[in-house]
Amino acid sequence: MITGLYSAHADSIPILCITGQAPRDRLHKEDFQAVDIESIAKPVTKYCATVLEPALVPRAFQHAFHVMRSGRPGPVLLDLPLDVQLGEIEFDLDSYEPLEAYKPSASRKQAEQVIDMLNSSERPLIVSGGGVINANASEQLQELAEILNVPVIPTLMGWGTIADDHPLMVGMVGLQTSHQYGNATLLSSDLVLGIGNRWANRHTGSVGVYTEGRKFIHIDIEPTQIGRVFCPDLGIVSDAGEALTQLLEVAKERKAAEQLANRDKWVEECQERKATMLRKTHYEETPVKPMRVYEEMNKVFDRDTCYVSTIGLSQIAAAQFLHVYKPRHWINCGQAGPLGWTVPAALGVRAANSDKQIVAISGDYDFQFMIEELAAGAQFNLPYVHVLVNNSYLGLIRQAQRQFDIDFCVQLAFENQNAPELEGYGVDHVAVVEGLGCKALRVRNPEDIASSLERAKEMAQQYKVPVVVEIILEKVTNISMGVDINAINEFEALAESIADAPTAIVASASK
Ligand SMILES: Cc1ncc(C[n+]2csc(CCOP(=O)(O)OP(=O)(O)O)c2C)c(N)n1
Ligand SMILES: [Mg+2]
Repeated sequence: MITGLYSAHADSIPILCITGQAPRDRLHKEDFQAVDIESIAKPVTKYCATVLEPALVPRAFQHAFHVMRSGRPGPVLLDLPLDVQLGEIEFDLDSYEPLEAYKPSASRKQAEQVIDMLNSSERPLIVSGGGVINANASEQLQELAEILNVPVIPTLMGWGTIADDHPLMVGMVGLQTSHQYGNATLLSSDLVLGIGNRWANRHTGSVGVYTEGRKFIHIDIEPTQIGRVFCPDLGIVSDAGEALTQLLEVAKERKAAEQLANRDKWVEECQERKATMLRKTHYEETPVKPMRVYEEMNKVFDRDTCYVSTIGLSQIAAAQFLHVYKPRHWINCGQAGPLGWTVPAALGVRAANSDKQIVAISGDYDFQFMIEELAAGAQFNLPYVHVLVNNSYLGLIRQAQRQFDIDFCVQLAFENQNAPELEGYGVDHVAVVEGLGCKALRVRNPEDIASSLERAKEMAQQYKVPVVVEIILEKVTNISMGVDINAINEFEALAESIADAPTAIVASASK
């Protein structure tokens, strides 16, 4: 739970956790399983308390909901001793009113300043963060970009605030979960408007490279985020939605008065990069190269697909190659990246969205971390498709340790005497998944991936349980990443022709 709280805290997700506690008069007596959870959870929550008076319980909850929703959202933990839970109090539900959440708003004057700065720049960009999703303001973000004709770079947490095939979506930026064209475009820009984002270091790399030669405007709901990573030229404390409302008003007036700068040439340059600076995906080898998996996923899964992912080479490659078209269709614990998150998160997403195609993507180690949760998916009939890319390695750590001459305990490979057909890939995931009451398919050849994914979709419908598609990967494939956004290692070939690259995005970018 603490790992989950950290993840929610880091990614600005409101969650209320309730823990049971020993009775008050036994707290100091090393009672059975009594732990000072308030102290343990404090650094990973917005508010955390052991409630020591029954009469405080409704107020503790009132405060908890207020804190969770106010400003930058985040998790809260309330710890309730057993006798506090069982206490009887006077409380009039009819006269109860929740506390209003605090949401700062940009002023008209601030919005005018932003539009003026954007207008007087030559190569402006908008960096759209998870705060835009939290504010349910993706449509406004897109409308603003369209009125101003300014290209958008979504962050990893903001992925989906503008569709991948929108002509103004010009790629993601960063050290790992990024596109070559996104990084090149950021490096060519002269002004960046960040909104609902926090300049995470997996996005910026070193601040010097990221900021040199360009100006910054930073709009965020949390005052202490502005100036934390670097000092922007203009900082505004505002909810993303409130700020966008103000910005749209000013932008529409300026457009009507024909006062907006023409951005066609800059937008064309960004689109040219998006259509040409592509990594190769069409590999035909067996065992499968990971890039091919995402190419096939893009063919099979449509625009309404909601992806769930955690961390590892699989998550990094997924962000480089998959396509997301809508807000809340990329569910990722971007900051904490706790292995094992994917299965329970996918089940939660399924429980919250019964009508959606939900597709999780895990590496083998992430998958093994909380594999037992699949039984809950079978128990509660929560069907989704789980793509398991098995390289029999803690791949990201193997890649990060290349600088050492040892392959240091990051292999998951062994000869499984119960499954010799696995040829040294270790755990028989198909057998374990079936043992947990779910369904599983194993794929070895690239040309079988698409049909297996189609089959998995049908099986999820038919059996109403999670369906795992295990794809046996080449064990060692390095995925593009680097220490700075101008120094990304491209280990594999780039696309030789546009036909080699993910199709959907090319079609739209070249429009
Ligand atoms: C709980 C936890 N422990 C350790 C890590 C560090 N870590 C990040 S990725 C990774 C390896 C993941 O291996 P796998 O899931 O097989 O994915 P791959 O990189 O091979 O695609 C590790 C150990 C983490 N993120 N979370
Ligand atoms: Mg792995």
